[in-house]
Amino acid sequence: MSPAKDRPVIITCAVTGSIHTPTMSPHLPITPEEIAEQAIAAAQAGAAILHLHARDPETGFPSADPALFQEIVRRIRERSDAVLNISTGGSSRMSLDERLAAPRLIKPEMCSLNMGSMNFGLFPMAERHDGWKHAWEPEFLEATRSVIFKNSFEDIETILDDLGTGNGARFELECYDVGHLQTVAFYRRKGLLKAPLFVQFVLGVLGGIDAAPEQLLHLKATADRLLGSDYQFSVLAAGRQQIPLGTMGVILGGNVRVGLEDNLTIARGRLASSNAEQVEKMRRIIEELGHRVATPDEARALLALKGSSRVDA
Ligand code: KMH
Ligand code: ZN
Repeated sequence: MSPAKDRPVIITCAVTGSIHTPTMSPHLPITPEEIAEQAIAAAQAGAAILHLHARDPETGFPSADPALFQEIVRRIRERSDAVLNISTGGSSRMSLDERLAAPRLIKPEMCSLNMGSMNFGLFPMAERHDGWKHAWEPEFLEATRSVIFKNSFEDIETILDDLGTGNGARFELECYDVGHLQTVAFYRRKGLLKAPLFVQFVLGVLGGIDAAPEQLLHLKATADRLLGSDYQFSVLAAGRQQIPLGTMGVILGGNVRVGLEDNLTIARGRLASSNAEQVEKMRRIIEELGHRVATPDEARALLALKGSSRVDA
């Protein structure tokens, strides 16, 4: 087997997010204990990086409460050395200060960094369900008709400065459209982003690029042109293209993100029973393609992370 074939592929697992709501799946983890348990199982199944959000334990509403994040992080760190990646996106209803409260405190090895403001339409999902568990769910989804997911240049610079320069975090650069790659390249030229960059190609969000193979090729060609050899990429396809486009990403030389934040199913019309089930499926595909999954320490080396001993909390 050639060295290029036997390459470690980084699986990121995004465990709960702030997109799906409790009525949509009984398997969506809500409490810190549920989020940590599913995160640990995902890491045991092969995820090197865990992308984390928190939810109100009673209602499942997306939460920015640092105490909830601290409990999640404490529980995971007791039993796993996976790389912890704390969201700075939170949800589009939170202010930037709310979004940054937990990562400022925890000082994780990685944070997400959303590379532009955009529409982020969740409202079509409101039509697919009724008999909601919580009154906030349909209202939250409908509100995305008018709410902007705000990530201005100033917001991006605040995150780069506070969490990158200040706390030594490196970033999962969430690019929802080709234009976001120009912003990555701009901050790379300015020296605020340093190689190796970890670019997450996000396809299939309503308001961003659609989840089609041609679009993934376009994203990669654009990143190759703008970023040269300074970057590694990962593929996050929302919804049922998660595994097919993730597979294409691996074939193209990239990494992959799975998890219930981005997709609730394991096959067409069948809910995933856990995050780990999606990780296991992706791992099987990676190994069938002749690669192997990266360990957390391999991911740390590939992405030049600061190491778990320099995380607070
Ligand atoms: N929800 C994903 C589409 C973040 O947390 O900062 C992107 C995301 C954003 O994970
Ligand atoms: Zn997220």
